[in-house]
Amino acid sequence: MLSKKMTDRINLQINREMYSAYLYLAMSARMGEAGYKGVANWLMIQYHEEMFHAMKLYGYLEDQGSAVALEAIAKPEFKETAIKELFQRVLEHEKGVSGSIREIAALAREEKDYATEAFIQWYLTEQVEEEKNASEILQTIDLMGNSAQGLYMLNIELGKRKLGVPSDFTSMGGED
Ligand code: OFO
Repeated sequence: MLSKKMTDRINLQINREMYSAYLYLAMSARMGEAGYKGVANWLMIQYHEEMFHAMKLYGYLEDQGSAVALEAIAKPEFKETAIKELFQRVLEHEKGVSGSIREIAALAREEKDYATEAFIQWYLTEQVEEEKNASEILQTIDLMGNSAQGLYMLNIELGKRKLGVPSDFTSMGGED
């Protein structure tokens, strides 16, 4: 059983992960409209990843017998539509999420909540990957000198990204 403070904190993280999903879904729509189908694909996969992150937390609360409490998800706000600025925004967003995950790790340690401390390790590792993915795309853009031809190739490359997480959440959490 989790403390009330930890339960609230994990519920907050569910909201933040769902906000991330919502943000990337909105970005995907915008990029698709602009004709960058590959970038839109990458962002749509990212949307699914964020939903998986949220639902993994949801499942953890259920497994711990703690109440899931869903709050309103904020309207996704972004104004970046140029590819480089968009991925800079993605990287900044992910750095913020990494900080949020570290807060949970710190709380778990403070509360001697070893189960949550172990559980949250997956997210700490995942955030390294999330930041790395955005950084590598930015590095590629810089290497190409932000050229139109380079962005065209990058768009094709990002269009190849495939979903690597489950998108069916019916069996997550609440298991016997
Ligand atoms: Fe859930 O990792 Fe991105 O936000």
